[in-house]
Amino acid sequence: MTSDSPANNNVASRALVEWVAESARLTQPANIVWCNGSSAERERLLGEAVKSGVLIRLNQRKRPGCYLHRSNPNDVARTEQVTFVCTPSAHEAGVTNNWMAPDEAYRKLQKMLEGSMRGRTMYVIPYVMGPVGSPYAKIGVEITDSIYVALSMGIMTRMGDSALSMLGDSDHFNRGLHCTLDLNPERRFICHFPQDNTIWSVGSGYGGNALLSKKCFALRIASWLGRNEGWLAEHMLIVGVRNPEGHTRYIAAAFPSACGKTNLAMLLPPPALRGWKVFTVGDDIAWLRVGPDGRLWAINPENGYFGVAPGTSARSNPNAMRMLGHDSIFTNVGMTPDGDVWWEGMDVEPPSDLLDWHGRKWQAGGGERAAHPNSRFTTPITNNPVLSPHVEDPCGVPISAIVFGGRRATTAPLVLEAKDWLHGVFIGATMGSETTAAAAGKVGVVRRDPMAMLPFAGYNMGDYWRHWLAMESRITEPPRIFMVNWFRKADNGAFLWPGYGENLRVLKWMLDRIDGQVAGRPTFLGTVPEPAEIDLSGLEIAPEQLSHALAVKTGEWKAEMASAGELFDRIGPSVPEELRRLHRELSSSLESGAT
Ligand code: SAT
Ligand code: MN
Repeated sequence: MTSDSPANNNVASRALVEWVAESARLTQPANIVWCNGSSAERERLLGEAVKSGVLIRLNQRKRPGCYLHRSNPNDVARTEQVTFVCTPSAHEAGVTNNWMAPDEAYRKLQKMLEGSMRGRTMYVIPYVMGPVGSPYAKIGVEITDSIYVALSMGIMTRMGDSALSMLGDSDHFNRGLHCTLDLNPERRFICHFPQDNTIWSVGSGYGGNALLSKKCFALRIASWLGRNEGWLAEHMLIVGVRNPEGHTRYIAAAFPSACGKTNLAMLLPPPALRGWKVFTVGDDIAWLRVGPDGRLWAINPENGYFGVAPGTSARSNPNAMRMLGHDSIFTNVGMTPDGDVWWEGMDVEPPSDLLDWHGRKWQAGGGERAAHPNSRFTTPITNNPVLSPHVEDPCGVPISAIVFGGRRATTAPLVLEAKDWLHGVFIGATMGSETTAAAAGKVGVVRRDPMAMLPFAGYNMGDYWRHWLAMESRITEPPRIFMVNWFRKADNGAFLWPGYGENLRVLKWMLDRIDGQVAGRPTFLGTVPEPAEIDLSGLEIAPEQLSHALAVKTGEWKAEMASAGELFDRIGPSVPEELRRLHRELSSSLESGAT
């Protein structure tokens, strides 16, 4: 084994050096590369990835700096069934997580890791989550044998020497050990050890399983750190909405994977809403803290976007299309004969001789998709034409509204405001959403997905809700809490609401509520807009269509509360009594026919 360690001289943290040496003793790589995050290093790694066939260089005239990766077809999404929270007791992980005892998990994965990098390169990737130097930022180091992971981490995080400088001689960093193994689904495990600030992931190269900064650290481990340290790590985008008077307010919105977070975070206002502008702070993860002024402040810990490609088009998200023009890695999309990318919903005719995501010739109308439904782009945050100027602010941005959204063909109204913080937590805790291609398994099945965190809360869901409730007493100006659903359908299967840029009309109603400009209509579930309160200028939508989108129906919510009650029962005594009480009250008022 050669230990390529010139950068070692810059590493002040003995704990880091020792952990890397220990990991190398276990996995036996042929050589070790400490990533410094320089552009020269990136060019070198890109060259190597192309040479070894991990990446395909796309047409550099059309998409400078862009590459295509085709994954193993068995490795295209998160695998929740083999994702474990390894706390000392099963109770700490709770019933919504898979649990394995830490000793057992370490032993099991250690066997798989022994000698697993023989003949391969080990990349050591120090990274910062959050603005470098921010008191709210955290440091992680990922060790991986995947050059695709190394290159993706270089986009998704602030990676390299800046992380080492920030770490200094501290031993306080997340230890992520990732090894591709042979991609055998039987030997695929993603194990989190919150007490050790450690993640071990084997057998997958897919984003959410292998880019350990993202779901593993910034959500599962961070949610656990957040509970201990008094803050929240959430599956939320952060968006700045500036009104024509020039006043910007920030909204944090939780949606399950592949429900349009990236699109909402960078939406282009419809022409009729003159003077409005939207800025992206984050598209997937928010770390929320109570600031010295008592307001809730959010940072985006990430430095790039790992977004869903299909459905992204010049019409649905022109800002995203612009940002994907350069320096991006595409995974599992189709490739045109001239070396460009193509996917379903791009609103561009597919050329003949298109290759599908497997690299096979694709037949239009043959029933197969050219791009995998969970095909992705990985692109630097700075590519975003509507990036917020506050994205590097060490303390983040103040949050005026929190939104919980799901993908529901029925039941959930376009928008609704909760009565207060407690009721808002209840709305978040009981939300449901249809499953998507972002996780392996059946698509389109409604499941409870509290706060869009079902797969990401790193500890007992009941305790997580308790932590949410406890946050209120520390916030002097709590954000208002809303629920949204862009995906409700008419009986003929068509979407009732046009979505995308038009969603700004819904955000505008929320801000109008905050400003006391609109009264809304109270229902048993919260306040919904009177149809006239939604700015429909320039939008043709039939009044009955809008009323259907806004409807809150007793029968549907009876079923919804029955299902939420089942989740509460499954979680058991750790569900906070306040949430149980709201559930009982709402269920009984629905029984007596509340409207
Ligand atoms: O693959 S990821 O988990 O990072 C994306 C998502 O599912 O939200
Ligand atoms: Mn996500």
